[in-house]
Amino acid sequence: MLSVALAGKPNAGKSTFYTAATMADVDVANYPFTTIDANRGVTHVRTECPCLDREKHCGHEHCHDGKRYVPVELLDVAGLVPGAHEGRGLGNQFLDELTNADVILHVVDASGGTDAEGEPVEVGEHDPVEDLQFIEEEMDLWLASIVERNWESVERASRSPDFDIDEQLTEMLTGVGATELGVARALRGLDYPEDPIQWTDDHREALASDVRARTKPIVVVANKADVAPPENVQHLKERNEATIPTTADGELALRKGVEAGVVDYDPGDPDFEITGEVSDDQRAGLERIREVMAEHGGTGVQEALDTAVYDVLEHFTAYPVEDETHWTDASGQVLPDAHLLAPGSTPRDLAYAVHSDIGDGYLHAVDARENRRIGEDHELSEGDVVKVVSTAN
Ligand SMILES: Nc1nc2c(ncn2[C@@H]2O[C@H](COP(=O)(O)OP(=O)(O)OP(=O)(O)O)[C@@H](O)[C@H]2O)c(=O)[nH]1
Ligand SMILES: [Mg+2]
Repeated sequence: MLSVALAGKPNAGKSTFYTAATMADVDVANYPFTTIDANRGVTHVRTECPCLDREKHCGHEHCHDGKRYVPVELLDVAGLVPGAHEGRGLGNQFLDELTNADVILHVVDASGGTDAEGEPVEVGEHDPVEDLQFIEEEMDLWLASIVERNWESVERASRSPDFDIDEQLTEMLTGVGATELGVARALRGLDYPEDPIQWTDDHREALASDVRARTKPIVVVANKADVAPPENVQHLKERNEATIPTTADGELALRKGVEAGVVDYDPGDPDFEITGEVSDDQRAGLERIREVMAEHGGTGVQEALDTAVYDVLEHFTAYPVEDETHWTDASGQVLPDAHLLAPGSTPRDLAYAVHSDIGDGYLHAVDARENRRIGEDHELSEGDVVKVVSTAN
């Protein structure tokens, strides 16, 4: 499953975002380092279900009137402080936790109500723009330290006659979560000696930060937008295009309202309805959330996840079916599964996403929208419904 990680300084709202997005019960409090052990759960990205093009909606448990929710993994780690790669704060084990993440949501306290270490201060006192850079720096330095730690083995390998530095570096870096393509592109753009003994720390750091930027892209979550001075959000947006203002707290309140049966809201909607009995205080709280949503087009929590997966990673959703006419599986469920695929994925990639046996036995595929066979090199795209024919099914 695709993996999204929440990172950021302590007290920015990572666990609140995580709770809202997964509805799992975790500790949230207004002091630094509330989270010590990482939380791992399932949330969803939102897209339009292909059933919108049919007479009847699919009735899938993750489809609400054509709003389709596709599972991704969400990771909530302890707060990071500058110097974490050297063990400051709760140390570098949390950088290790980010190894398997495909994309990072950097949760920033846009209100300026916490300092660089996450200690509460007056709202507006701290400039959140100052927090932007350090996460990237910590991740870069963390990766550089791994490269350095492994350098002896690269030097040892270089004594072998068939030594190839690119191969060695690819092996090392894919071992800590980088993709082969990301490493290859980074190496192409860098100038470095063939002999590992001639490498300096600068070479290693340049490699690490290039690989990190290519394989761990970052979306900025400008959280606590409900209390943030508007210019703070503006400044964050100017610094990073992929900045989404959020109120994680607001999203959490809405989801709790839905759970209690008093609010009608689907994650990612621009607005909500109060449908049950609420106290005057609750109503006032909900109306404040509505104002923030009106300003930003929603609470931002769903939008941040969608931006990370669909815009930054450029993934798309494809739907495997067994019956190409009814778009069902063997039990008759319409559009039973949704898979997130990387750009350029083909029907065989979808087959592998379903199951490695299906992929191994791949014979051909049928586009169920058009009801015709599609070639092996055909690049799938968002909303494709595909019947895979395999010796394994
Ligand atoms: N006003 C406002 N407060 C929020 C929002 N999101 C979180 N908070 C508050 O910020 C404080 C910290 O929230 P957490 O979710 O525990 O923060 P964290 O980033 O997980 O903190 P650590 O685990 O210590 O790293 C809590 O008091 C939350 O209620 C929001 O959108 N708006
Ligand atoms: Mg936390």
